[in-house]
Amino acid sequence: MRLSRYFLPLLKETPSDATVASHRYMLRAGMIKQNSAGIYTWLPLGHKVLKKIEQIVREEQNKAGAIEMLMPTIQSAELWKETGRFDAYGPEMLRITDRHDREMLYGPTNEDMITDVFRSFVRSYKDLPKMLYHIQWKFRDERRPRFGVMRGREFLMKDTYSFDLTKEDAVKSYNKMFAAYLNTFARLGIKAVPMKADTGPIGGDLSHEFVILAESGESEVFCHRDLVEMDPPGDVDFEGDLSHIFKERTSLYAATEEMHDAEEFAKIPEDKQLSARGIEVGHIFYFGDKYSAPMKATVMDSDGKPQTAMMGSYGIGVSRLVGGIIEASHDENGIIWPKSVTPFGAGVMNLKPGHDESDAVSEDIYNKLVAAGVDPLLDDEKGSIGVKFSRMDLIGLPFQIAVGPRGLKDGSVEVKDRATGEKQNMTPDEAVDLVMKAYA
Ligand code: 5CA
Repeated sequence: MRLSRYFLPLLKETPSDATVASHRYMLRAGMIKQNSAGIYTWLPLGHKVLKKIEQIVREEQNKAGAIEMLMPTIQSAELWKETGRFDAYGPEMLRITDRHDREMLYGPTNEDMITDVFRSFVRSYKDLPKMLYHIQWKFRDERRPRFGVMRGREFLMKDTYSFDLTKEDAVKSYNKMFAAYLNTFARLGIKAVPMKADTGPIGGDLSHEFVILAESGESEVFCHRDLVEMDPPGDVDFEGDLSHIFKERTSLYAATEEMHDAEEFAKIPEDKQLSARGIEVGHIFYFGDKYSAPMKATVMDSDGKPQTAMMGSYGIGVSRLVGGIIEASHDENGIIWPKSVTPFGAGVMNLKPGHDESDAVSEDIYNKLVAAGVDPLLDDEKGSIGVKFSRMDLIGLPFQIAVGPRGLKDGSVEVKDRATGEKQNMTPDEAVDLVMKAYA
């Protein structure tokens, strides 16, 4: 993409209501525009990151055996009345009446609807287990939407729902999602710690939040330090026994504020005690028959007796993650994107558009990176060098290649690694090679 043809509406001033770094940088870098409180337009740069995160989440769900589908955003109140949640959910639910005076709502979550889908089609234990998911916009009329996309009213969520014959099998599904989440967050370049969590309006008796530690986090969390540095499980057999992964993580103390037990926490050696602020990027629940019993979602077991399906649900805040990743990865100059989710693989800066050699070399690097699938951004705009560098720092692409007459005198360009700040001079071909290898 050429910057001269792109749509990157940068802001010079930091908006005063943006109190956390991710919100500030997302506005300044032209990633989002607020339309009303907690509701945003995803501008091209932000949209690219959102889609990349979504795709990684999708791939890891598929690996774990979950099957993608798509449910609507607008739901009928009827299903929610069957489970009793229409009244229980409270003012966070946006209630709508259609032209026939039918009660509708903009879905804040989908347990009721997926249970209806399940009971409409699934009859036999032989069809179990099933894990179904979608990636769909949700609406929650949050009392205090804030921190930009991190606590929005409209937000993108990946929500998976599992159906099993027994509690024992449902725990296996829970463990699959538990392992899949660890891999997902590692691929996104963040360290998310699973912590014992409260179940809130979703319900149930087993629940973990996946939390990234960041000063701007909304809640206080407590955990054993070793959990933060643990490697993800990586390639695992999702058909096999995954309980060891669950046990390994949950044998060390980790809890959100609501579930915190000061006495248990005090038993951790002092140098391993970590209390910090956290951002919840995922939340998984086991709730058995909370929805399937009132909605009569049953299957026949091997004796031909009806059994109520045992369920869990598993959410990832896809749009929240855009902010969460920035909270975990930025400096005073802007965003530092992990390679896996960066909107463009590298930035090529033509420091002097109109200068023949600068034009030729930056075009050549750009074309080679395009051909290599790196998806570069070419800054081909006229303007001050200072503006070019600070713009690149702000939007946070992992590599910046600066091409200008001064370096070209001895045949070199400058490559900066955004994360380390390290700068190196090299030939244009070496620069292309370095970037290509980084994404190989
Ligand atoms: N149905 C279940 C799991 S599928 C559910 O709704 N869980 S949840 O309420 O915990 O939400 C799942 C994830 O959505 C959260 O972990 C969080 O990352 C994200 N999320 C929740 N509320 C918001 C919000 N207001 N803005 C942005 N993301 C949110």
